[in-house]
Amino acid sequence: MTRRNPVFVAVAFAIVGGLPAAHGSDVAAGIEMVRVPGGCYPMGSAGYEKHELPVHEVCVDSFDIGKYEITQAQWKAVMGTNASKFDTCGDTCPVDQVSWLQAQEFVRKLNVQGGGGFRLPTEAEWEYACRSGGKRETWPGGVSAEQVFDVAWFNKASAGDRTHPVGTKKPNGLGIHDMAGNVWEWVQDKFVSPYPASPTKNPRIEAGGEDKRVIRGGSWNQKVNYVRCAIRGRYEPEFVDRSGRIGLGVARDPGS
Ligand SMILES: [Ca+2]
Repeated sequence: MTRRNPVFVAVAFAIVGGLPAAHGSDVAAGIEMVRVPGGCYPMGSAGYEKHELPVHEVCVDSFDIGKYEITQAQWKAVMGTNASKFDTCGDTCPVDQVSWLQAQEFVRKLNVQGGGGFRLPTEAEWEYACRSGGKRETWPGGVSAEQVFDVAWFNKASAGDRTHPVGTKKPNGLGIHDMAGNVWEWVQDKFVSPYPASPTKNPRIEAGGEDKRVIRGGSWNQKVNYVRCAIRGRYEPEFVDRSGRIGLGVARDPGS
């Protein structure tokens, strides 16, 4: 973390002191969000994986997205349990080992306890945010392949074969951390390949393709080409990755 988050302090104090853990309403208030101004951009990429094709123009309205991956402290406060394989990594590390269905349950409970409005980002929103607002960036912040270590925990042994506290690498151009690496992040959409031609405005893909949901950004376990902003992974919605590579971030519509 680049600065101390009062929610983490409160949760840590509550656990040490044997008091009830923070409520979901506290968690919701403590999730730092970044405003992403809407726009249009060429989603996907050419020259890498076939699933990133075709490169196609997509437009998204302004939205808010989490500055950090959802942490273990936030998950515990909302869900009452810590799902993570890397639970010894600590409260400020990303939650891992969660399915898409469990991520949806986290969002539902967070909204019930915290006032509403949170959701998973769509796949188009996620890539747009990763590319610092739809810029022609291969990795977050437009870094070169040699500079990816500055912005991401990745490359397996280089990351110590595990996750790390969120926000300990440099952010992208919008101030969002860990979009590359640390943990893959579930997004809302179903996995459809090749990308459908429509809709081009605020696409949210809930039909067609495989009965799988998309993960984005790669993890501590992936090599450099698999932590690009355009890389796509997918698993069944009930899939729990026991190697601890998949977590989530959240999004919200402005004013919600
Ligand atoms: Ca990530």
